[in-house]
Amino acid sequence: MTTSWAGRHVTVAGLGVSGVSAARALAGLGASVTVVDGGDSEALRERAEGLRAGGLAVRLGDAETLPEGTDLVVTSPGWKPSSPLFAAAAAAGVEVVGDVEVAWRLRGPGAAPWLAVTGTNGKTTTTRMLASILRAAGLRTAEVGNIGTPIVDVVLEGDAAYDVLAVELSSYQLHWAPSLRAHSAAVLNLAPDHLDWHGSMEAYAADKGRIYEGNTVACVYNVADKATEDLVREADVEEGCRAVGFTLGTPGPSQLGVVEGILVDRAFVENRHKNAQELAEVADVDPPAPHNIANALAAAALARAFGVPATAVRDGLRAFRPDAHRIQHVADVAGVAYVDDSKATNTHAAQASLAAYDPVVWIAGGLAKGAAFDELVAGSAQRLRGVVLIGADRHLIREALARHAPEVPVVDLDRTDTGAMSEAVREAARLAEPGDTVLLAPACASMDMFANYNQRGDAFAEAVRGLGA
Ligand code: UMA
Repeated sequence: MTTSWAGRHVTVAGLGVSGVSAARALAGLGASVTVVDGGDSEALRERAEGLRAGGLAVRLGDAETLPEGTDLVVTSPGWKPSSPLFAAAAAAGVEVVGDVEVAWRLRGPGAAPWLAVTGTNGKTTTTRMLASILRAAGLRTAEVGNIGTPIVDVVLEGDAAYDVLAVELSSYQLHWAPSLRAHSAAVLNLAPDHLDWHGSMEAYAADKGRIYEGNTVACVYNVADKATEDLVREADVEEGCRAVGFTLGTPGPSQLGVVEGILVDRAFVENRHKNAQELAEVADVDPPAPHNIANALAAAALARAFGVPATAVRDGLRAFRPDAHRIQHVADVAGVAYVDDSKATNTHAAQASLAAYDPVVWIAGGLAKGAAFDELVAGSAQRLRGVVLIGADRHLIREALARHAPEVPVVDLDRTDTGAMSEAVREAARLAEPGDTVLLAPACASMDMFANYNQRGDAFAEAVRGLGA
């Protein structure tokens, strides 16, 4: 889709990573851009000065009023649909889209296709695995989107710069990207998250499902998570586009799965009713934990949909190294293992990591984002040696513990300064016995106490090092 930007009056909502990227891009294309942000911190003021020097207008401290003359609003993903700015836009008949939609509209006719990944958990890992596989096949690619690199920046490099893009999309970004049409896409899993933003589980699922709209080759779903298959069924795709499942079990036709320690493709092979193609060994996946094998299979499915040979799947998986803060073993101190899964920002992710340790001292809490903790706590109660609670919404976890695990000792830390992590780790060490694991798997977002989950994980690791000293 081509749009002429010259002379348009665009309001960009948010002076964060995606807002700055969209604002610069559209100003560069001739639009008259005003960036608005509800914040007014020193860091934002500095960033605003940088944009103003480039001729853009910036308004801080007011996220509600629509600048005069606006004919399009480009929002950052974090802004809730219920934000007053969007009500003002609707009242004025002004369209609101996200930065991913802008990127899609900026593509030329020969632009690189997008292989897109979403899901409640595993998105970033799967997107990085996918990019690693694509590179192993000799393709020019980049991992972009929710992963941290705004997709607009990469699209602006021109149609010829890449062969294919590995795109991580959040439910927020999908909500604001109505005309996006991926070559192939995967929804890895679906569990309650971000309900405060979307309003309901149905709305969250519907936004995730948008990733399949208009797919041309494959809609990749998780056989073990029926909700993802339902989303494929509901999607309106191009003729000939196939539903391809991934499973940790033996794959049926049109599926990828695992047979005797081997990752196997029965979707992208000649005569899939008879044949199977060996892709890699389970041991080629780092770490070879079940949820991560599922990520690898989803990445492999998208790469195979793009025509990548089996050997590149194996080489790409072997070359892949996981990020920090994802079930990362930090140290052993006095016979107790300390594990950082700061990336577990929702209950679904925390459940997966708690399931891997027994007995476990669990450090949890932060911003709950509208989640309920009963299922998580009830399912993990048997394994808990003790719990240390931190963060703004810790009372929700404490109440669930009182209901489902009243015997488990709980330390409730009534402080939200960043130094609280040192105290949390000391308390956890006091509860733990040799052979136990102390696990940071907060089941919550970090922004009440930290800049992001990386900083939270770093604080945990530093506190653990402090124990040893
Ligand atoms: N702001 C307001 N009013 C609001 C909301 C935000 O003024 O109502 C302002 C804030 O003051 C801030 C700016 O908007 O200055 C921030 O915008 P943003 O929260 O959308 O963040 P960005 O910096 O633009 O980063 C976004 C994604 N953030 C979110 O979706 C919350 C990043 O994903 C993404 O990497 C980046 O774009 C590039 O695409 C982060 C994330 O946490 C990693 N994603 C969530 C997740 O993975 O769970 C979805």
